[in-house]
Amino acid sequence: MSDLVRLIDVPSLGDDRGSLVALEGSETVPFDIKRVYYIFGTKAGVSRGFHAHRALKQVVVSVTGSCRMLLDDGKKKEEVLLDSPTKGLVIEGLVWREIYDFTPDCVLLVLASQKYDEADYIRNYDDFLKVVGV
Ligand code: T46
Repeated sequence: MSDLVRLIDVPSLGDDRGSLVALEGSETVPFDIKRVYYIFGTKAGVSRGFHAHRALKQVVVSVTGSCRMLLDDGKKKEEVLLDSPTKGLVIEGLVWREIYDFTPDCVLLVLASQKYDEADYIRNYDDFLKVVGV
């Protein structure tokens, strides 16, 4: 696994009733959580993302179903399969991401270090390459 991709195992506090996962800011999640959003009902064949963030840190968990995420720092690319509610993908730094191959039941939970700010997005790939100096 490269330095581009950091996966964390989030412990399942299961018992004979079923499973429970707790995500705590500055504990399991390596930053204070300022925002939570989730993506669901993604239509067949749709890809999302196609941007990088200047400062935002995120942890992404596929709570149900699965999808794939391509991470690209301008020099190398790596694909990650998100297919478990106990697997969190940490994305920090300038990383271009594309998300695809959503199963119809996929619910992608995202914990973010900042509130929504469109100015933090780089939505043009050529601009992204300039910012990372490639
Ligand atoms: C990311 C991937 C994994 C808001 O108003 N507030 C929010 O917190 C978010 C995340 C989005 N929006 C608005 C902005 C757009 O008008 O919702 C619309 C869809 O957002 P976007 O096209 O950025 O969605 P994705 O799925 O391409 O990207 C999202 C996140 O924006 C992004 O930070 O890393 O999920």
